[in-house]
Amino acid sequence: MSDLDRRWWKEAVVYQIYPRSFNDTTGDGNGDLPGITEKLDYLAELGVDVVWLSPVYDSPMHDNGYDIRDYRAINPMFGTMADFDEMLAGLHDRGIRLMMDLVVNHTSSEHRWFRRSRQSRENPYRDYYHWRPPADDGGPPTNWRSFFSGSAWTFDEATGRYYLHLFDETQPDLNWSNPEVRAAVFEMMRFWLDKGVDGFRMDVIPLLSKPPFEDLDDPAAGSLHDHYAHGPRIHEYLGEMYDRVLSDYDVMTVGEGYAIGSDQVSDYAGDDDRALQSFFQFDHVEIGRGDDDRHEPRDWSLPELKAALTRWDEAFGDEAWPSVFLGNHDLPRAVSYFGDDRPAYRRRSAKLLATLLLTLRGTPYVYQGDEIGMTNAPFESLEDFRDVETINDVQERVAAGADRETLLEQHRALGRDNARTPMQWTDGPEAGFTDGTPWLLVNPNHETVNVDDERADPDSVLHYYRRLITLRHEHDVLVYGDYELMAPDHRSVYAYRRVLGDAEVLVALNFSDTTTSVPAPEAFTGTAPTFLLGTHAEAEPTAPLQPYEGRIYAL
Ligand code: TEU
Repeated sequence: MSDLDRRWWKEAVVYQIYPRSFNDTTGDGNGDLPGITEKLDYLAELGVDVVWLSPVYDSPMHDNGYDIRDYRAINPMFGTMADFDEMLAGLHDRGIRLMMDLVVNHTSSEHRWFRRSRQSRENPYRDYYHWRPPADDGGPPTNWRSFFSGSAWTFDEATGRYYLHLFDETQPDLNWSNPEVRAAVFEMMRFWLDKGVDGFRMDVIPLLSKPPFEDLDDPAAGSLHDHYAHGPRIHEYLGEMYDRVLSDYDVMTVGEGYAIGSDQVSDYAGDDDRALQSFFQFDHVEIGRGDDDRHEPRDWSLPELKAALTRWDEAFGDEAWPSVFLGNHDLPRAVSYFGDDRPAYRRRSAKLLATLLLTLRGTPYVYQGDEIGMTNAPFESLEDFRDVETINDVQERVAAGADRETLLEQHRALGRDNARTPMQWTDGPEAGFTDGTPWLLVNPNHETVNVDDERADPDSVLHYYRRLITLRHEHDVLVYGDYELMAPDHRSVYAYRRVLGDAEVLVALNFSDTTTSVPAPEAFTGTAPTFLLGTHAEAEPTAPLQPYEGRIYAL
């Protein structure tokens, strides 16, 4: 196996931290950087190699830091630059690398670039953003809709022009066709890399180059990402980012790849000489959402999940490296969405999902709290939500006559705040997250779902994650092996092989609450399989799978 084309970022297991919800040391109800530093031994124990830290830059927090006011300063809510440096050193001392979130499609409307830009049409910063005159009827220049409801254009009285914001109106889009914007972003990236950060997760990267500002046939149809992504200069910009910045550093990069089609992999990513080594694709996490209304839950089947993940494994092929995840800060909790969060099944289905995540091909991303099986939260009313996406959607649809109960049900199932409720450390007040009042409700199930209890119980989800991470580190086949799906149409079992030279691993996962026989038992004929790990006790390869049981064998 010496001829393997090894890369540290292929072998890494990444842990995503959403800082506002991780650990509060000041009692203001918001997580902070010293709170992360306090938990570094927890991360080291879990065995992760890299942390992806969601934005901690100075921000008015309309979108929890994805609206940046100053790219080179730390949000006082999270601490100081000294706190950041201490956290980074603490991570590095433990052999853990740090990926920062790079949010450069837009800034906050409070960024000094935008404050200047809106002052006058002649201001030197005017072209840092997209300004357009009103349409003939005085309305917005195009019928483009924002991802966060309403028009993507907001009128600015001062200069009588509209500015573009594909997200909230407090998030104006940067004009990447202006070379000064690119130079400023590239310099800022160097600032963080020179501090020693080890990579970037790049927010909504296919949106940087805009398509022509023309009306869409039907802005409500399909995904907005499909309407706006892949502007004509996107690959030029990414190439420049590599040449002018990334080529000088040994870093890990992953793009948020909404709208990247499976036929576009090599356009966007590759092992070497590329801005992006990899990107996240979202087909598998979209399967439970309506085609036209993505806030509406939709029934999905296991063969659809397998098909989505398998299609993407093939699409990445040898062109670029996959990145795999089942949850992040924008999605409902994995165990509630893909698993079964009823008390009888929560733990085992959380372990089942962990088994999938850590045995697929591609760098796995564990979202904070998933390692203890955190679930969606029982939001009681629309007023409980804090997320700008939910708030804007509710506002727009209530005004259009929507039923509040239906909206509550939808956002309870799919809303982003599900992933953002505070990390559950203890069964005590506010789950040990804060001594104050948390910015978003703490899930009442912290009485049974918390790090303390998980640590004390050798059979917990947490310890299972630890064992899986260790297993992945020990077996090259789990990192570099080919992925071969078995029994694609089986309704309740997801089974596949990983193959690397003579090494072969078989994974069988029962995604149902009934006992099911193992498909393709002939896979074991003539072999003496070794049980490597499973959600339940060791069992013979052909033994039926218990509800939500998953097993891994070496063949
Ligand atoms: O998300 C990209 C994005 O398009 C989201 O609107 C996503 O479609 C939605 O959240 C799913 O419900 C990125 C960040 O991950 C997100 O947190 C930011 O709000 C957004 O960009 C704007 O920066």
